[in-house]
Amino acid sequence: PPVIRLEDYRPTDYLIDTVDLDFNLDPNVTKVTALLSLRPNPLGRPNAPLVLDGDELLLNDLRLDGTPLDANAYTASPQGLTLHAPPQRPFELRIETSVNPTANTKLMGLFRSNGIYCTQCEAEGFRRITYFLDRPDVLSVYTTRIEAAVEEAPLLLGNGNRADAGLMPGTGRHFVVWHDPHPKPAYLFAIVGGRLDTVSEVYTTQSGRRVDIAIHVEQGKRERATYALDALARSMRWDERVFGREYDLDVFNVVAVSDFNMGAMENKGLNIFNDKYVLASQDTATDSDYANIEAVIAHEYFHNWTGNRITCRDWFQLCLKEGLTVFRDHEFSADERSRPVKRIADVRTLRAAQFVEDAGPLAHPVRPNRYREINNFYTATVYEKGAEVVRMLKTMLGDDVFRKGMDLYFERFDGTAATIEDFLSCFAEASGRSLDHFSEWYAQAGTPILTASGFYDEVSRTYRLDLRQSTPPTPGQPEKKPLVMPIAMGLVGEGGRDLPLVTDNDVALHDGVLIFDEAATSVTFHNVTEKPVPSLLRGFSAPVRYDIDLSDDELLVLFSADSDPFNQWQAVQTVLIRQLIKGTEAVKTGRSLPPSDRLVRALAEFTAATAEQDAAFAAQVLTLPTESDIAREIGRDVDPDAILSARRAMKRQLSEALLPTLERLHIKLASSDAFSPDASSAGRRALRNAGLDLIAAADPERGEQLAAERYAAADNMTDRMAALATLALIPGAGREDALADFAARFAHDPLIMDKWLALQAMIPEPQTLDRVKGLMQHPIFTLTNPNRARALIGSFAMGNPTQFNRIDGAGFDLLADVVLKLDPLNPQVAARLLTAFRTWRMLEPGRRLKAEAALKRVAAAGNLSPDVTDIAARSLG
Ligand code: B3K
Ligand code: ZN
Repeated sequence: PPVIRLEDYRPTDYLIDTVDLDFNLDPNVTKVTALLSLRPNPLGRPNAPLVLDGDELLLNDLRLDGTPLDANAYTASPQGLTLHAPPQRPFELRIETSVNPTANTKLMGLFRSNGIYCTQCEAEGFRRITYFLDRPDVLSVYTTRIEAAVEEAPLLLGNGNRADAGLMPGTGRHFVVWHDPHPKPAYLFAIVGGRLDTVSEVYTTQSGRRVDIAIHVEQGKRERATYALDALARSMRWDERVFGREYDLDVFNVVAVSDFNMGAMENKGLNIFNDKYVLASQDTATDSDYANIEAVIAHEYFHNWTGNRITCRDWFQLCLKEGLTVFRDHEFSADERSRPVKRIADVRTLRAAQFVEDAGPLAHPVRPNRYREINNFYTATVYEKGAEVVRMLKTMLGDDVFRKGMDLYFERFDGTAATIEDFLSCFAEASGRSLDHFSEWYAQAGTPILTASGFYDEVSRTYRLDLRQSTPPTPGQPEKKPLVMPIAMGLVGEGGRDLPLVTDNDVALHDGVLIFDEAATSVTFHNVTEKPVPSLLRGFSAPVRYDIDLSDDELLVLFSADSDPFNQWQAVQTVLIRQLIKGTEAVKTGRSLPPSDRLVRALAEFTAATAEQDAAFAAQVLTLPTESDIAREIGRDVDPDAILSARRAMKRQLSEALLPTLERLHIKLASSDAFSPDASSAGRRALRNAGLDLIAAADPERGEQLAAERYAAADNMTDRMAALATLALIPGAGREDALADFAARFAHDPLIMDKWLALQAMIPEPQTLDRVKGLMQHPIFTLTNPNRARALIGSFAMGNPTQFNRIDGAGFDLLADVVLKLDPLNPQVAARLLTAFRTWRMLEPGRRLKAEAALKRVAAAGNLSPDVTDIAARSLG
């Protein structure tokens, strides 16, 4: 596939003002008639040919202003339609195509999921429905008529408001017409047709508009949709309160389907969801499922303003809608739940998904400047790092100026397809500051490393902080510039007291935020009456790796006393990681390193004294860094087996030391209250289950007994899954019995069976490879359903470091085989699975060679999709 470059952007030669679509839904031959009103774009080239995109289309009929076109006036293929000399005035094009929704295994364009017709058009799926200028800067007003058999599809949904509906007597068919008054790009187009169960309510906006909000799910699953409906109403209220943004149509529909390539899609007025992010009940969803549902419902709803009302000029600007919308959904969840715990969870995700990406062959800037396949750029960098960049803006400018900038953005760019420059210009104007240097965050890939050292001078009562930053090279970017980093900080004195921050006048420090924008600097603080412990990057104020010369003792002071809960957690994590890295080294020479006495004491004190007060936070503290966290910190010549041994040993030794406290906590947290999915109840479950996991590490027999009891007695999926996860780590009949019981209980529900598949795929034992191969033959498994593929294969490749990275290369081979098999069916999911190889260069040489061979085998295969070709080539690059 050719390379598309940001610098080559130019406006289209033609515009499409209105689109009238007519769908005649049929499982195998759906006829689509599109009436497009076009005109030359004043910003385009005069007399240019009209080049419409297509993908696997069949053209039945083509007319210009009502008249069939001469055969030599156009060229048509499944991949495009070109009018050689279109009129240089407004004209109408009528295009009739047919598509086969049942045969559509790519799940892009119009497809069927469990008999339900639905669409996915982002990024370039609309061209699989009709020929079109399929790019985000072409905004049109859509009217959509959908016709279908009443029996098959009693519910017919489209974008916008319902304009008409009726029966077609004698045919068994009916139709509905939808009109969307808001001009939009084709990627936001959607229709749905099928038999669905609905939950709905009337939502009244702050200005009094009554909106019918509804969630539609597969038949029989209505009870599992109420939580999502509640989350939707809360999201709508929050966006009014926090951003002043109101909804703008009479209806808002959410449809959940079971075959979906991604989490969900923000189509205007008609969000379509992977049912994993809608369906929840006490017996079927874990607390993290509830939290994810709330977050994804909010995310897609928030796109209505950040993405839909203001869209992207081109796909290079993807982070304009995605980073900003992730930031908004993070803030929403922080307000609805616990802000520090949400921040910790988000930073864990950022490090696990984005830092890894940034450190490997697939690294790219938040705003990439070239791509071959845009679907491969819906990444953690665009989404999560994109959100961090928006967060830094807010931290730097303060809440009020940030809100002013957002208001300006909404006011000025509403109804347009905008760029990152447009976005930043609003904050520059609102603050009166230049953001030119700051904008490098969008252009420069890689995770900066911030190094800090501090010097206290008792005599002058000054504290000097030396800061340095550098960013390692990434593909295509050997040289890196210093970036603008907001460093939220404090100097922590006796008892956790924040000492006043008095600096020289020219130091940019506001509300405890230091702006660091050079390669190196020194900041001197005056009137520092005692030797402080610096607490830097409070709340993780910049997405960087940092290395500070604090002793374990100093870090444990921050753990027990910092006023910033994020840094409390961070401090103890840093100590744990340090000891785990040393432990890994020790394992390689056949030794074992116990955790330091001080660490054990600090954790014991914390667990005994404070854990219960904020259970969700305590659960985060008591969850050790993962094997992947340790591997990332080690960074090269990684031996996953040594990491696993070191982590196991550390977990066992810590747990042994904490055992009496853990047992007491375990009893205290036992709850007899009725189940509620709220954050504080979830926090208590999380802590109790983290405790169970540790008890099992210290005393497997007791752990197995407790977990088996918990599994059998569980009245909710969180406890059931946590118990099963603990059992899964203890080989023997106990675990196999529990796994069999789970399969028998939930055999009828693939979404729940995904948990069972994923859990087994992540067991860190050599037998897991055969287990995974066996599960691929299980009746519940099918490669064509993205959730199944991700649960089994994705969890194995991304969530089982020792077994995916097996020294004999069999883990790599399994993934390569699956990717090659899946690619012809669903290239997007195949390419996504293949990104598991992004860490291959970090491995020790033996494993590295095996990984390279497997990747090369994929790259050398014939007939690969653009998606897989691109990932394979960049991974090897
Ligand atoms: N915008 C969609 C993602 C589309 C992915 C296309 N490959 C969901 C979201 O980010 O909200
Ligand atoms: Zn999004």
